[in-house]
Amino acid sequence: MPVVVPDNTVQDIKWWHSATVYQVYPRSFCDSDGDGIGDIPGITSRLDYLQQLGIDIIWLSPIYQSPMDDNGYDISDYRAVAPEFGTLEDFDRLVSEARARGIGIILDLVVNHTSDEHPWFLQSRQTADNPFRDFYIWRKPADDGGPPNDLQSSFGGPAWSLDPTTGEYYLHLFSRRQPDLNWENPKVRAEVYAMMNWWLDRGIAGFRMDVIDYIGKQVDRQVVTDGPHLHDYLQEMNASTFGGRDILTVGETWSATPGSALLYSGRDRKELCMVFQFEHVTQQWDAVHGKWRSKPFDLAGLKTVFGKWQLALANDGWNALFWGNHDLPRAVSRYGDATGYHSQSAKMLATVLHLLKGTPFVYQGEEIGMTNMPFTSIDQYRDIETLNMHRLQMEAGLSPEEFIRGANESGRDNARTPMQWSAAPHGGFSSGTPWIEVNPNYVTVNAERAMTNDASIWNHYRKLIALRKAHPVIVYGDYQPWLDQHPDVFVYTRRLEEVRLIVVASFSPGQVRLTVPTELVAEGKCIIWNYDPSDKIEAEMVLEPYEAIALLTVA
Ligand code: TEU
Repeated sequence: MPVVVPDNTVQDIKWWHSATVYQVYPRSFCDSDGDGIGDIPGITSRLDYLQQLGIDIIWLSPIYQSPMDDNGYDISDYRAVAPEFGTLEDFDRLVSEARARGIGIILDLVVNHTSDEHPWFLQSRQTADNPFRDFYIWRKPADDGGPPNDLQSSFGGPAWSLDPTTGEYYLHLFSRRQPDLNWENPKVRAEVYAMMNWWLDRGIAGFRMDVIDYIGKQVDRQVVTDGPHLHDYLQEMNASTFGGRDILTVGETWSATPGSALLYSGRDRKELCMVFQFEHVTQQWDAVHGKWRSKPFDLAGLKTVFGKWQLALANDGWNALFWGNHDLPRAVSRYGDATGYHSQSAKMLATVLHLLKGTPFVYQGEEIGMTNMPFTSIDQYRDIETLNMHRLQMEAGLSPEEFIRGANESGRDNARTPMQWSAAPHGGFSSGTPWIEVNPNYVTVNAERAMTNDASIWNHYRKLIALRKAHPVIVYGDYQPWLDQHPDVFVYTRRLEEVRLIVVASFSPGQVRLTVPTELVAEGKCIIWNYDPSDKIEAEMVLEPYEAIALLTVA
């Protein structure tokens, strides 16, 4: 069914336009058997919780067989479930139990690379003329015997490792245990598509595609993202797998620009439904040290990025909206105030994000305001990226205290501490010893407590998810920013025909006096608030710390 959007173009209605996705990191969600590692039966046991929250889709981070060098983003068998997570039967049961609750499951498709224990790689490394040699990317050493070129791994150090068996280097843009597949080889692509169809036939609702912007790489030219055949491969994948099925596909694309996002998600492109862009994340990073040193928070910059993406994908393509995931620090710690205004700032962040145009993604624990973890020693971290960085930065002379300060602000383990279910030992995550420590604030920040409090962050998320279903203006309304340069408030409107939604949110820990543009002074219905509801936007407002309010008006 088509809907007329404000500039009179027709936008097809898709079920995923009004859906909310919830990301589960299986290792840290719920442990059913006491081995300290979350598992699939654990996820199934929490489906009622997710149904109550109102989400439509669960994105599962990888559950496949893996030596777990990068917690499953290193797959050794694409058609088997990691034994620590359960069995294929457990997975099928999760899919059917989820479906019974109106929830679809999307899988993480990690096909830029495999594990070094994948049978393809074990074959590939044996001899230079092995039939699987071209499944990966091998090059002769440079004249000095060193790596063929300067490509670097995301986890630090060269992206090339020398394999003594054949005396050649193989490419790994992540750890040396994650060799990159050679997408130029049609046999690789055919294997990937067959595997995708095998999972689609099991009834999954889609894929999140890991570093999918890398698959068109041309290593000899040192081109990694946006390679010349990237979009050809995605169109081929679409035609060979999910093209005829009504599923959700979202690409992870750190390199995406509004222009490339339209190529990935444009309605006539036959590629993906949407991509994750990371400009609002990297906008807050230091120009030299990247995520390991953050800049002072810059709201005007953040608003510019969101506004740019809202406008660029207003009539074609689609935004994926998120504050956090398993690679990023906790949203309330990064963008809000996890100590002074924990509840208010977590609700404000949710309000601002969920009322934008796009599909919102909630990362597990975000809905109860889980915070960054106060690690005190390097022994507590588990993430390969953090541990590699530690080694490199110690060699470079950084002090251990400085390293821990940076890692506690930005490290990936912040997002990977166990889900806090209750005030029971280990937050109710496991009856055994968790693989990574639980954040000590589980005693007060936990799901059980949040669900019994009407004013909790959890109930705020539940309302926002339901509002998206109730009000087409949230799904399709035209976005307009206001007060762009204001350093403390984020103000925007959405409009669909005669209905207007006005969103006013403060990012300040102090009170803010605001002179409201006359066009926004209005009476209507307050649909979400985190202090007191008000059915008016007045010419002069005093916003409380991290206050957020949204008013629906009809012209
Ligand atoms: O992440 C891609 C990626 O580039 C991240 O490593 C990111 O750069 C980093 O976390 C930010 O510092 C995906 C997965 O989401 C991640 O968990 C995997 O480790 C990675 O791919 C390799 O599969």
